[in-house]
Amino acid sequence: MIRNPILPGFHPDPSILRVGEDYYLATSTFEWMPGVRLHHSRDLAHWRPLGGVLTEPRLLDLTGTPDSGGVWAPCLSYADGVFYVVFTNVAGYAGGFWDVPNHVVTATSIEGPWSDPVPLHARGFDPSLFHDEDGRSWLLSNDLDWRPGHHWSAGIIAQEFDRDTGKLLGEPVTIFSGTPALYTEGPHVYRRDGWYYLLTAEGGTGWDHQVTVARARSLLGPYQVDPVTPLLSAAREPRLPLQKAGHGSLVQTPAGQWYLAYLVGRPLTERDECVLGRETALAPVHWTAEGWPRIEGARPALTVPAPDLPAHPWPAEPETDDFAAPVLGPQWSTLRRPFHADWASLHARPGHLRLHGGRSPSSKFDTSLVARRVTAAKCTFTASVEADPRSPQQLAGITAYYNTRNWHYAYLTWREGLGRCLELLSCDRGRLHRPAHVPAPVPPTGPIRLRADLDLPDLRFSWSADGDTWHRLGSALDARILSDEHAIEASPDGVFQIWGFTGAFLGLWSHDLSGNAMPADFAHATYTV
Ligand code: 6LW
Repeated sequence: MIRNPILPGFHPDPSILRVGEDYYLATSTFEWMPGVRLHHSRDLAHWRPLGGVLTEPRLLDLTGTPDSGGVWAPCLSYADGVFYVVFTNVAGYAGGFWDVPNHVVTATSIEGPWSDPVPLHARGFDPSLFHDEDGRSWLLSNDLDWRPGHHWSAGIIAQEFDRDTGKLLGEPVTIFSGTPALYTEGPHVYRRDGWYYLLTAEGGTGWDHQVTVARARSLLGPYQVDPVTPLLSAAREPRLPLQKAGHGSLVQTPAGQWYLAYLVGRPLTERDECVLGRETALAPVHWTAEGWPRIEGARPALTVPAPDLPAHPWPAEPETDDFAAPVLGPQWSTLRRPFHADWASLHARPGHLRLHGGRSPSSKFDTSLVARRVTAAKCTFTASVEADPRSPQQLAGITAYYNTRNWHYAYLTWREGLGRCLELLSCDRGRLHRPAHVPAPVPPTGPIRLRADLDLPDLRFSWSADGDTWHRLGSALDARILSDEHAIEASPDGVFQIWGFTGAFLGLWSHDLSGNAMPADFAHATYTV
């Protein structure tokens, strides 16, 4: 069986690809580096992280990127021995306008090295490449209309892409204007039995999300919508544990079994908030005699049959990272800047991750945060931190983080009359507040262990100087603020200003607002579910 979600925690907009016996999944990463997360499987049931594609400033610059901007909906494809990743780096989406430049990078191995990014158009997001049997390739994306009074989502466009030069040819053509479900995006094209099948995401990436199928005899259309639509959705079925089902892509096993990778959200609080963000699930697909794809019940399911492939499990990820490896493990992401000796090091002190204090928690520039996705409603994160703060401007500790406006933070700092101490701070939709607690005096030197216990809807921090005796730091905090739903902010006229497209993280955070880049050494970062 395959257990959904196959990629728990923040892994939206899956693009699935098979090359030989290997299956790859690319998912969106937004303001987090590496950009474009990759997973690998041999049997579709067991997946291991490969890390990411966009690992360096040469490939991706997220400096100043808005919350939930950055890398949207990458598409992974393969032709003539070359892997292609197309992605949008969303620089702006607030107030009705869109700045959505698309790029393509290529490599002959999935592990890279990746070419310099080649710019494509910036007309719309959710780009994908389709490589046709005649050797021609096409770039698809949605189309955007900023004009007041027009629906911003203006259908799916296609434009020829020259694989040799990396350039777009001719003009984009609208090939599909969508169904009444609206918000037509996330296009992927597949060929089968002489038909071109166009999969799109419709309904918006929330509760009304769906996968729509249309087909045509020619790539540019006209497309006919499947008479039984949608292919998949959880809309109008609020009791299903997997919600928001949509944004799918297809893969076929060598024996001809088809699967759809798609995104889901699990509402895990009484108020139906998705703290784990949007996750990736799989569904088997069969075809009708008339040549339309079908999914059992047209709904997302927690368990589905695996394909007839030999089971290929991977070693479990160790719970503790002792930071002995020369590079950061694939479970970690960094915020808006790549892991780099400018601010982070695994070599400065063996067995430690050194983070030099970055800019403030609300900054979108030069922040020092190394974090991992929350993958379960109940989990624990511990780490030891050693730092010598000399002023209230120097902080280092652990965070439960959604975006610059929603987080909880337990950290070592310095206070007048107390010296080195531990404090708590929260930010809820941009408003800072200090949860009721007594700042805890701690020994003036040496490592301090910090622990975050998530048990939705609660988050509790505690600390220990010796690793045996634990002290609570404040009382339960509201972890529901770390959800997609809470992160979304719109102006009174209903125009979205901030999206909530990511998911909750647990991480190691360090600040030096004095600009002196205080070093903080983290060790034994442990995540258990
Ligand atoms: C994704 C697009 C969408 O690119 O959400 O609302 C974006 N639409 O399909 C972020 O996941």
